Amino acid sequence: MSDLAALERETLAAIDAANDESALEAARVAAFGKKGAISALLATLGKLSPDERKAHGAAINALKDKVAQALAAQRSVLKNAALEAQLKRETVDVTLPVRLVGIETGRIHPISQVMDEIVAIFADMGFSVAEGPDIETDDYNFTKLNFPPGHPAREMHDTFFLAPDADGERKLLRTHTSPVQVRTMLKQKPPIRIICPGRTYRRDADQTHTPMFHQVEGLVVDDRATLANLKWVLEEFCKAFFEVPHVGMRFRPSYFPFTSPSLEVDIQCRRSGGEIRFGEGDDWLEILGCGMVHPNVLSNCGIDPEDYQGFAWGMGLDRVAMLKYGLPDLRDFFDADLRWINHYGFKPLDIPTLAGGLSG
Ligand code: 2NM
Repeated sequence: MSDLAALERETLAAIDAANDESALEAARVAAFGKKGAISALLATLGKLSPDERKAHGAAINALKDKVAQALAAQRSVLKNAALEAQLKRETVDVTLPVRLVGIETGRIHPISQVMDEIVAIFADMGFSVAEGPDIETDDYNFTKLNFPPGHPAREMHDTFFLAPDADGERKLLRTHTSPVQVRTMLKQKPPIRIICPGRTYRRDADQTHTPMFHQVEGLVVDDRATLANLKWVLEEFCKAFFEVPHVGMRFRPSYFPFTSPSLEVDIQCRRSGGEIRFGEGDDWLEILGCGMVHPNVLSNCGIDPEDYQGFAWGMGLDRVAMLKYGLPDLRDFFDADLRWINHYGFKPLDIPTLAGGLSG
């Protein structure tokens, strides 16, 4: 019996002393493993006579239970200690200054902001956004748009041509986003109501021109689109974009190969003390070109001009972004200067909507 008492003392002491998982496991194996001391005792029970079993069985089973309980208790002590340690390790010092994440520190470029504003305005009028490649064919950029080969208007576009490819075809960087309208007319039946925002390229660089710039063009084709509809669309656009209840507009006759009649549009403005106000005043600001789509363009794009008519317009974004947001120099747009974007950029979560306000 004293053997049992000694075994109990030793086993419980080992369990009590176990201060990590592996020490506790070693104590369990020493007691209950295949060659464990208590396993050995339990194995002897079957070989005892009924009387001996009565005498020793209860004591051995009591020892087994006591040791099992001690193991469970120590396991839970270790688990709690581990949790405590983890919680201590992972405490957050709430007195530290807030670390700003990307969505707070990043800024949206004014060009992207203006593009998003314009898309929001025309989406509200039922227009879809169409996009196309920057590298275009001569056919889509010029010929289908009623600029026949040799036409003088081609020269005015200062085109960047790529080296001729294997079949001798000379691709180019699109000089306007109009080839996107061509692509749309070729694959979609009227009614068509699209706007085409994107990058455009011309060999031109001075104080007011960069070789890459941005345009938004629009196109409506259906069986009744009129010049009056065009004027309404543009007036609604200008009021929404410049965030004023009224804009004075002037439509002057002009010339583009792909429209007839063609017009240039000015809006009224007032400049005073380095500030500019839109919609009123004595000055005029040219902001876009437009017109009724030339019948040749419609038929070049698989639309019968006897059945359908359309209007289209185009505007440069870069100058409009400068005017609306008081940006002093066009060339800063493309310098990738973090100080500039931090000052003139927009917060990523200030998404322009008509309901929420375009420019915050
Ligand atoms: C402008 C001015 C006037 C225009 C025309 C077309 C198309 F594809 F329908 F023929 N797209 N864009 C257009 C018309 C563009 O930009 C100053």
